Amino acid sequence: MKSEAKPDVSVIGLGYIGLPTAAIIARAGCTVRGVDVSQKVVDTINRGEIHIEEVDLDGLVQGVVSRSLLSASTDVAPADVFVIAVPTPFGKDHTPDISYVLSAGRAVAPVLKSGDIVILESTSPVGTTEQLRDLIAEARPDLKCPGVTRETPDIAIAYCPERVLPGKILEELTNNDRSIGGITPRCARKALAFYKRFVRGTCVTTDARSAEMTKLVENAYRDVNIAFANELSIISDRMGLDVWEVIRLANRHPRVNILTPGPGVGGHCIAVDPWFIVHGAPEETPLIRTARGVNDGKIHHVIARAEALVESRPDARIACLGLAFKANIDDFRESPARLVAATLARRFGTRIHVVEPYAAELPIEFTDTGASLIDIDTALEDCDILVVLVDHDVFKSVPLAERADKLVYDTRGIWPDQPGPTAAAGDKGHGLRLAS
Ligand code: SAJ
Repeated sequence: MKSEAKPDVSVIGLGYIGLPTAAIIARAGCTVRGVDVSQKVVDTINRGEIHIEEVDLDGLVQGVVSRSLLSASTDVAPADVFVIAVPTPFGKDHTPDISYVLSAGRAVAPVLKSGDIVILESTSPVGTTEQLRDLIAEARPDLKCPGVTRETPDIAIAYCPERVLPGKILEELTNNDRSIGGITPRCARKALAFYKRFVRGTCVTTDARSAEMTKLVENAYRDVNIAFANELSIISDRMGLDVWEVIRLANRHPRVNILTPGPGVGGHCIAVDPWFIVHGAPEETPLIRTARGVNDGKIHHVIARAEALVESRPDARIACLGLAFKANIDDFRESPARLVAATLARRFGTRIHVVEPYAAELPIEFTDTGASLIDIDTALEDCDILVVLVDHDVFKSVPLAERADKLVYDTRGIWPDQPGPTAAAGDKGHGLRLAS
């Protein structure tokens, strides 16, 4: 790659991270070829359209496709920089599955040439970038690979995790700091020069294994801290305390910042990545493992409490507010809210109504349960019990006057002004708020 010329870039995997990344690199003026196994995804992008929801992504993709800076294909072609952004799910017993990373490596290896850079962005267990290097070295014995040759390597290989928040991906891709871990320091410098073309945040270089661990640690840190908040909510429940009040007061201490309890941890990152650390050091991770258990257990705590509440009011109509895994997004995958609502729907059928402004219809598991999708106005008019599962802005803005006569189970703490002290499920009367 010539140092001044804009590199041709190939982004492998056009999902929630790969597509925005490809579009941002294209916006910086590089010609980008996005590669995906799905012909449907490829066709959608080549029409200048998108297959995922993300703020401002549609306009960006439309613009770079129309200027021929971004195109998509199912085949990998030669380029100067390859960015791999494919899924790394876990398999049985929470074992990390890096097979998509390895098949991306196998697809890239035949087209590599001297001077190329290969960057892995997928969240990966420690050592994956080295495995990728080994795979490339085996497939291309003609290329000198970093860390296995004493001479100057022909190619550079690095790990650079994304750390963007769904809903703010474009902003955070540009502005967040990045850790760039090279197989060797030279690899890190090559990757750094590439990221500086489109990242405004500070890019810090390190080795590949440290960068891999850093990504896992960031999400495990958040998981452990959410687990603390969720455990506090269950303790408060037991002691008849309002957990929101306790946290609000504790957080007035200058060095205390407790996160927010909820119906459990959803999404594809925070509930998954800690297992990659546990898998790598099973004996040394009691805290991280327990945090996972606490957060998964919170879902069942919420289900049990909601079920007891619904059972205690046989004539009540119930509205479950939200299905998404967090506020103001349309992503319902791995969502505790969805699991809670679906469990209630299966058990209580037509008494259960779901409000989800981001859904056009209820997910498949609600079929034949009798539950229905309604809007917030109908819920406020017709329902007696509101189970708040997601803190969407549209729910937060419901004024007290419209919900004062409801029995509210607020798992997100969005309505601190809801009247009444914490009440145990089964209490009589309206206008009560169950706090956790
Ligand atoms: N949650 C709580 N209480 C809180 C914060 C979050 O219950 O105080 C819940 C949310 O409702 C949601 C889940 O946790 O169900 C995860 O939400 P999130 O907003 O914490 O994180 P994600 O999964 O959307 O994105 C995370 C981010 N990681 C960190 O904040 C350390 C993001 O920066 C990463 O890029 C992303 O994972 C990823 O791709 O790894």
